[in-house]
Amino acid sequence: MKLRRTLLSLLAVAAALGTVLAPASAQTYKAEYRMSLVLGPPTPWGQAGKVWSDLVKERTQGRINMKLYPGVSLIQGDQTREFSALRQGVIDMAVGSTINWSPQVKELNLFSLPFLMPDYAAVDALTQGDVGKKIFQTLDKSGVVPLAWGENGYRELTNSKRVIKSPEDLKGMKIRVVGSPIFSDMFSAMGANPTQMSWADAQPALSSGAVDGQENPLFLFTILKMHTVGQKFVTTWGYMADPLVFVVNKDIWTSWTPADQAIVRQAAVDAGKLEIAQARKGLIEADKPVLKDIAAMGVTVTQLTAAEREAFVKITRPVYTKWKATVGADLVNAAEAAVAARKK
Ligand code: X2X
Repeated sequence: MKLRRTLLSLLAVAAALGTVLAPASAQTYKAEYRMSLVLGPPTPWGQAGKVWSDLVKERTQGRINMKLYPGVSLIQGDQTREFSALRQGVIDMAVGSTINWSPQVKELNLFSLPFLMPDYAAVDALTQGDVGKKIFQTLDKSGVVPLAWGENGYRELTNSKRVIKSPEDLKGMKIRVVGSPIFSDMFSAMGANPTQMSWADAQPALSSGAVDGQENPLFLFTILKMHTVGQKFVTTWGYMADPLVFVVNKDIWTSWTPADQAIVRQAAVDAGKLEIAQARKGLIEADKPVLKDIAAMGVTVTQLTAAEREAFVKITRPVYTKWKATVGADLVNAAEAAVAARKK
């Protein structure tokens, strides 16, 4: 009896000690974390979030569970509010496009400068080099923890009206653009009639014909079967590509042990690498299978010649110059030098 009582009190002491000695952070982990995304699986963007979440769950033995909220549903689809919501903790983590965060972080407009990045080597020269590091420092100062790069991709032009080969062809055309002011500037400069709206609003606007066209990476054309909403013409012009960034809210980040932080960071890097390859699949091969698939849907695909492209470069040059000052001339100069020095 006495022995049993002693054992029981020893157990009670051990239990109390266990509570005291357990790492404080373990108690502050949430059962589930909320990850924001605009595009969900099966897009490369959505896959980026899924692979990140799966790797983290597996490598932390379930200590960190990140649930995907595509369609920026945590902020009712209002994608240009995502960065503020991340900072405020409404969102715990995100895989987000530089376009959607650029209203809050002006340096991110770098990637939207028209025709700054002529090819994927140029994109890599920026994100994987010193310019990418500088952007990460800026994001860190802006209140989030940046971990890795991913890619939405080259945004090509689609429309329901006609073949577009020159700025004249674009004249007066109603084009849906993202709610980031540089896009309105670019499309106005090209003679189009840009309308800012979220991606959530863009899809019904395309279906109803409220807008004539839009610009997005071509995997989205195939996944959403955009020809079924009247998008019969595609022009590949490679005017800009938006990278994705994997980030975590600062308070959430500091609530994790250093070992778990390392796991989350490495998982983001791994997921980013995989995703970039997926986003480029079908577009980097010589015969560009994605373009063939789209043409097979009865869509007219126009690949601009160098001379045709040059007309768009020229007409958007004043926008480039104006926004170079907003982004910061030093950063843009560094980016231009990195692009010029890239290995092709
Ligand atoms: O809104 C868009 O066009 C999209 C899905 O590409 C972004 O979120 C930038």
